[in-house]
Amino acid sequence: MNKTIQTTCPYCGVGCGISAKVDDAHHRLKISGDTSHPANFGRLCSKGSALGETIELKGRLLQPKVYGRETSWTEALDLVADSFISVIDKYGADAVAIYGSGQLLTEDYYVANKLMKGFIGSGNMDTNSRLCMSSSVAGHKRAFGSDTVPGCYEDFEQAEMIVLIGSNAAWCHPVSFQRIRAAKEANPALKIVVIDPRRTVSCDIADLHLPLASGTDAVLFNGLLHFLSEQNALDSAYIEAHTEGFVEALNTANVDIEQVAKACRLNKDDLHRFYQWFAGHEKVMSLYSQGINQSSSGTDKVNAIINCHLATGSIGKPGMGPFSLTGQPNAMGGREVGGLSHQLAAHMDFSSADDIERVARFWNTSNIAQKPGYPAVELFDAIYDGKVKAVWIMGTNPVVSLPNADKVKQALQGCEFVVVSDCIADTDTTALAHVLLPAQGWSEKDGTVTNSERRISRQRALFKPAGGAKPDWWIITQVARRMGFEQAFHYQSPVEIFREHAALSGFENNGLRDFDISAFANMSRHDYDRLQPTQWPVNQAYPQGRARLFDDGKFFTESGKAKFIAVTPRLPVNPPDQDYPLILNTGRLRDQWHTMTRTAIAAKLNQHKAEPFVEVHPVDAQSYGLVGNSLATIESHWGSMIARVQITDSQLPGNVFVPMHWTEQYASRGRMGALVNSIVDPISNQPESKHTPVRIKAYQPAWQGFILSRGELSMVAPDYWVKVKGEQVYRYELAGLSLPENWQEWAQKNLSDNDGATPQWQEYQDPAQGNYRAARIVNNQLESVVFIAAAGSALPATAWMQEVEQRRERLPERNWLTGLFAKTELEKAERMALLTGKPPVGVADVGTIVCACFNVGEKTIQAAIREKGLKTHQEVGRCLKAGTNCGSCVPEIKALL
Ligand SMILES: Nc1nc2c(c(=O)[nH]1)N[C@H]1C(S)=C(S)[C@@H](COP(=O)(O)OP(=O)(O)OC[C@H]3O[C@@H](n4cnc5c(=O)[nH]c(N)nc54)[C@H](O)[C@@H]3O)O[C@H]1N2
Ligand SMILES: Nc1nc2c(c(=O)[nH]1)N[C@H]1C(S)=C(S)[C@@H](COP(=O)(O)OP(=O)(O)OC[C@H]3O[C@@H](n4cnc5c(=O)[nH]c(N)nc54)[C@H](O)[C@@H]3O)O[C@H]1N2
Ligand code: SF4
Ligand SMILES: [Mo]
Repeated sequence: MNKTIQTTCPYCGVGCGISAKVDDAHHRLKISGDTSHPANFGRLCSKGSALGETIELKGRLLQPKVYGRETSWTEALDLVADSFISVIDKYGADAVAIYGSGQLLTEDYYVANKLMKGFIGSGNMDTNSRLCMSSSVAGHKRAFGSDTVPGCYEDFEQAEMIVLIGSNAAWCHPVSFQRIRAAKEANPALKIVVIDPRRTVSCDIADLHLPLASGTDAVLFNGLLHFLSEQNALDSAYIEAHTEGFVEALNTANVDIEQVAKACRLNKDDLHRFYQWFAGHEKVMSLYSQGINQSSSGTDKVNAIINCHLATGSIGKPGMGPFSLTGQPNAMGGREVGGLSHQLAAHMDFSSADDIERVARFWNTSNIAQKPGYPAVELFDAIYDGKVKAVWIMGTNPVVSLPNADKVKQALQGCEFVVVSDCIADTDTTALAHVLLPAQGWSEKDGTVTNSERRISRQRALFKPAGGAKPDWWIITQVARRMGFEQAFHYQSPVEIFREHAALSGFENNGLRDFDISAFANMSRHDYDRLQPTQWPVNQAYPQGRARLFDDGKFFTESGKAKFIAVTPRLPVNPPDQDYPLILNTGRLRDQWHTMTRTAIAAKLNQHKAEPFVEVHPVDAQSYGLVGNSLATIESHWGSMIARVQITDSQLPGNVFVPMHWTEQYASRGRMGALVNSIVDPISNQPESKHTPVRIKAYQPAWQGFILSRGELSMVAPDYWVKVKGEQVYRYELAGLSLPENWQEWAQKNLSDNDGATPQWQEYQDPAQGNYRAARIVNNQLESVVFIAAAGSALPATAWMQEVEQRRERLPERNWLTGLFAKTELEKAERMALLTGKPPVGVADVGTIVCACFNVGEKTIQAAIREKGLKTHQEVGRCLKAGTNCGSCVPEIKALL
């Protein structure tokens, strides 16, 4: 029976509504955008559209495991509860910790936090939001007295100017970005400015790009405040009536354009233009994300931006205001429940004795924590040092995503008791768990999430749970009950938790706290199931929710006035030096989500960027002897990785960029967290993930090549490998430092997946040219194929790299070869092609996939442009459909034009 269910996308903080046609019998989904959802009005990006491909059961964690052995829930839960109790008895409550995540639903998050802070009695519950939103949280608190995002998405259409600061929204918040693009198309006067050291695809719609020196944003915004004052562009009445601390902030921001241009290494005229535009428009929005937050002075940068909005009174009204873009689907919900270690619950925290007492009264507990716990980086240091002896990790992959990730790995290896709740069996973090708890994932779990604009939406179950997987809230409450807290955790369903969360938000609130959803406190299950996306606050004053806060000029500080913060800019803590002369910047790609546990299952999403890479400016490539498309080793003081070099002038000289996504599950040496310095902001404790000094050098393999295989292979690992799941095949990109004795033996060992069938082998060897090719054919069907480009053994070592590199360039394109796996019977010409490496006549080589939605390759687009004389991306769209769904490949299509 097919049914259609409305739910929410589990990826980014845009929080798009999804309409899912569910085919239960075949465990299949047809995904489309929910046209009634105000976050997306029916649009989805490539990741959201591909959700139907991520629900397969292969690779899922389906049964609890203790010490590697599958077991019952009863045994696993007993063990977790008993172990936590015994550690607490022996070492105290602060020797245990929970490390949660913005992947959790609000209900899951609420009970995890309540357990740790309310009943175990330790502040040691922190979350991956520490790596993500905590500088924004801290900046909001300082300025507004509350962690509030004042505006909403509707402001995009009303703005006169939108500034993207440290945000690559084109890839990271694609549906919002497309909305901004549409706003600009409707109103060409809308000015768009991008502030980012990299020229990202977000610059595609920008009138101005300011490629400032890494980490210098506070100088730029101090300079803006100074400029606004010099130009009499301040709103003095607003400053007087609604703010405090202006004079000190202005005096501290005493830098002129000349000085700013020098410090930020920007063109003075460009800078002047930006300042003039900001001063000349009333409706300005500043959208910022990790280029601001992930910094040792992230909180100050947030406040330097907010200062400029307070100074011009451009906040709380339509079309204007500072707007922190939330990362994860429920990072906002996590902040509501108090998931960060310095928070308590419902926007109350440990800084107020009244709050602590109030929450204790509400929870009816005598054991509430009295002080903040360890924030993420410190938490893993404490585990490393043996101060925290038992940790429960839920919905996050810290062995990849935390800075100094090799130390994090060691910390978990040395930890007495590690519990991991995840929906995927094999991750870099589950590999280190003593107890593995299978959580229901998206499409099974049920609850609420809150997006960037404070909008609460329902995530609904689409299927019955897979195997023995349970909802996170259930797992947590079961452990809580076993620890002796039956009464406080006696929930039967998520709605009961949601009601309690809503009641706490209104408890003794009286307008004192921004987060108030008390209108939901008595919600029936029926109403919860039908809950329409609603922006908080939702209370007596605003029963339908509220789009904008601070429209009345009232803030949540003691005086009711917003606070200017005097900001003295600080540079990143570790500057580049002689040994590590380059700045490593890290971030996201369009089609992958974080540590790839789900997106890499969707073949479609692996085509855009298949391998870990490093973007290098041409000048640096030359200085360090790097060849485009070759491999390089990147090293910091903390760790190293290998990535493929992409030479591009979108980087600033002296800066390199690597994507954050690859893990040990998909690449031998692609885990970038190992390199990142674990420096944190002293106020927000957010790590400086965008700035680590590194060096780079060519990686010189004796051979490179690839395997395509119908089945997943257990590889006799060469030195470098990357695994890419494709539509019909697994693709392995390979390189080795030394040549095997015998390629034939090597191929027999590596290409065999022991399926019992008798394979037919086809081989071609030309040692002088360094070529080896083999295909394994079973029943006339292609099972696997390998192409190797090796150094001729006669070559001196120094000539290897260049030689191997040139030969690698001649390896065939993977795409047409992949097509051969679809054939039920190989024809003669196709068998030939396997030996020659040239596509059979009539088979098109489409090149790298540009449009993931419609699977359109670079070469197809180039050919159409050439042959049909296409001039615009719209014409390409009409001809090939490319770029017409989510639109996130439009910048790449434009580049091809
Ligand atoms: N496709 C995809 N989308 C995602 C995610 C994903 O994994 N994949 N993750 C989601 C999450 S959790 C988050 S937090 C968001 C993050 O969304 P974004 O913050 O937009 O993404 P990032 O790529 O981490 O970083 C943004 C930009 O900051 C720039 N930057 C680096 N240093 C500086 C600096 O000193 N100043 C300025 N101004 N800019 C700098 C980088 O060059 C980069 O282009 O994305 C969300 N959306
Ligand atoms: N160098 C560098 N480091 C970074 C960043 C960066 O830009 N640069 N960005 C940082 C940011 S902003 C973020 S948000 C983090 C993200 O980093 P992580 O949180 O480590 O990344 P994810 O891959 O999202 O991890 C989520 C895990 O939860 C599992 N999961 C998914 N759904 C559920 C569920 O419902 N229940 C449970 N129990 N598990 C589930 C997934 O399989 C996966 O293993 O990385 C941070 N680290
Ligand atoms: S923009 Fe894409 S990833 Fe983000 S919520 Fe929407 S569909 Fe999901
Ligand atoms: Mo994030």
